[in-house]
Amino acid sequence: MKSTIRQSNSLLILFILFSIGYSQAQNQYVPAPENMKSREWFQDAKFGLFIHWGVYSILGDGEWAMNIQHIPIKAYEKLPSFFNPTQFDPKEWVAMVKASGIKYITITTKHHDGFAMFDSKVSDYNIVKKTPYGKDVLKMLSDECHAQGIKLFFYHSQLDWHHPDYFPRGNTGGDWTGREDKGDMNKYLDYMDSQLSELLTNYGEVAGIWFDGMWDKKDADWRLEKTYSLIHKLQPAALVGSNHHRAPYAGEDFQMFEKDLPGHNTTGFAPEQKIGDLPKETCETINNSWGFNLQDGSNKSRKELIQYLVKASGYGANFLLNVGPMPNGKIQPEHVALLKQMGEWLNTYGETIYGTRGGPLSAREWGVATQKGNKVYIHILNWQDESLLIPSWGKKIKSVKLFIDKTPVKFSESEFGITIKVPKDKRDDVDTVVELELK
Ligand code: FHN
Repeated sequence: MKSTIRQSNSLLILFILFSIGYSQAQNQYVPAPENMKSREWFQDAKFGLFIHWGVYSILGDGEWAMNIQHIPIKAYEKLPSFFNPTQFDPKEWVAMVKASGIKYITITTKHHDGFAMFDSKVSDYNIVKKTPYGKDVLKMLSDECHAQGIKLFFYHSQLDWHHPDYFPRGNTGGDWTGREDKGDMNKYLDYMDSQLSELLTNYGEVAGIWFDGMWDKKDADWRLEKTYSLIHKLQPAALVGSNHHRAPYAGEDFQMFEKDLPGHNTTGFAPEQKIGDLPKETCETINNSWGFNLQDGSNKSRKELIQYLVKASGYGANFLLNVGPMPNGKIQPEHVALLKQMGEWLNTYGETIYGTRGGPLSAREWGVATQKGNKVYIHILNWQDESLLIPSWGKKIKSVKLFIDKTPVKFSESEFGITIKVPKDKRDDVDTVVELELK
């Protein structure tokens, strides 16, 4: 009798151990070879355009207007009937992107307001069904991106101020929405997975899904494993990233930082954010708004934008620069002009950015370094003294030149590193790039 009990106990233990092992195996995400290839491509690409576009653009008050102005769902639902972006020209957008040296676009498919900017069959709350425009702007854009060789990522908000089943409510989208105090989060997540399936089935190759909103309900069960495996099953090459402001979760393929270079939490959004080993991206606004904001004239300068791109590259991160198109479908002309200027700079300096990796030195007060093959590009963004000491990282230097015209740069080597001197008239106020060739 005793031995039977002992036997069944050991079987139970074995079963438990087996189950634990099995569920851990489920959690172990092994990216597909095509996904690894996408990660390499992503790290080489360096520069993306973020687009926040939705019916909120009509209000000219950013993408959070619904929450900030406490517009109840019933009132907000009137907005789509005014949304008629007749001047939207995807050819023009993508051509502008290419001329700006941008390699990919990340566009909002659904923001926190819950309105789908694509032809969804699982909800009528979408651009085709509810607006006089009646066309699927994402389909138009994805066709054009594919035609012109620009990759397209889909931003998707997990947080939803409109869906009744987004319950319990999070920190935003409170009582003012007018929703009843009930709902089934699992039903909501099924709905979200259905919309994601549509996005990953009907729009050809999707470069990745850019999630946002988990921070609204930090401790909820977001069923990440289910959603991430669905994405990887439908498009194994698509990269998954989430703006949860924490260290990456299993199943994610890149890590993003919002309005901050990796590791700097100047915004205070991300006190818990740890830097993981995945490819990185940092996003920033061209002015101070994500969605179109009529009153936001605080555009960053050409110098600030170029230096942001350079710094991000030095940190080994892509730069995802945001614009918020107007309700007529146009991108603000002053933003187009700034992007064009970045493209012009990249025409000259692209070699020191695209395809590079950050380092070998970490970022300094004076600037950053990028590297590719046997070249190291020293980007001096802020000259502090007559000469500059670059700490040694153990490699021998063959030559030191000014990148722009390949003129030799005076240098001396010591046990402390290489000291370089660039005459004042050869320095560039935006970025003086010195090219080191290694032996
Ligand atoms: O709430 C959003 C915001 O509207 C915007 O989409 C940014 C982009 O990184 N992310 C969220 C805030 O973390």
